[in-house]
Amino acid sequence: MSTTLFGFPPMFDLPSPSPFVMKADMQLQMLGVTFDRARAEVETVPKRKAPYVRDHGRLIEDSTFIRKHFEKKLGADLDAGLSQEQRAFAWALERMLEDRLHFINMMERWLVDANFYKGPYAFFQSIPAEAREGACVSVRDSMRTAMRRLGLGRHSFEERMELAARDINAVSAALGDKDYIFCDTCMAVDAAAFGVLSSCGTPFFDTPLVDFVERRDNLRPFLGRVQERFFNHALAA
Ligand SMILES: N[C@@H](CCC(=O)N[C@@H](CS)C(=O)NCC(=O)O)C(=O)O
Repeated sequence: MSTTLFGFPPMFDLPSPSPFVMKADMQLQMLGVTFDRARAEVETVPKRKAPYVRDHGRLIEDSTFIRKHFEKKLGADLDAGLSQEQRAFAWALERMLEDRLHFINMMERWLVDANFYKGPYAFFQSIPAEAREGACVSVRDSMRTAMRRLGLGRHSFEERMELAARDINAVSAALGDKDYIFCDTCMAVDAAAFGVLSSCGTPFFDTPLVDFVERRDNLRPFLGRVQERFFNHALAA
């Protein structure tokens, strides 16, 4: 039996449309895990989200638990060498990116008509034409409601962009003139940063987030460095 990472293949000029799939892919590579990649079928797993891994028959869902599973199994630590303070900073940065900036980006992709129809609309192609528009309306309405409950949907567009710019600038400040966030070695938090920042920065979508990434001199080179090292296989495919 083997190890398989289930995710979503390249889309939107990215190695994956999901920042969590890209992060998990990078972290498995950093841990030296030999694995295959396959398309996720989210209806087949309890949490109904990708990424998930099947490791010799065992199912592990959620990128954080995937990392934890392999770190424990291999006796490895993707934060090795960091002080307790740096570990705390890494965790906080990851949470900011995935639990806030990611959702601002999701609103840009899913709730802005022009972005939705050239992007996520592709996920609905397997639905019969007569039911497709209804399905899109229903999913987008649910997302609007979820974002309102979360609070982000209560902010104006300008306010959301102000928050996003602060998050992106924070990563840029943390990175400084280093190759990666803590040093010249790629660590766990760099995978989270790549996942969310490359998703925000893809010019495939029309959103100010692209410009926020572009405006910082160090972010595009960081994204290029990671893409080259970890996703050549996806680019070549
Ligand atoms: N906390 C999860 C988040 C995973 C997640 O939100 N995945 C999204 C793609 S970005 C997904 O599978 N969505 C499919 C769906 O909701 O149907 C992780 O870190 O793995």
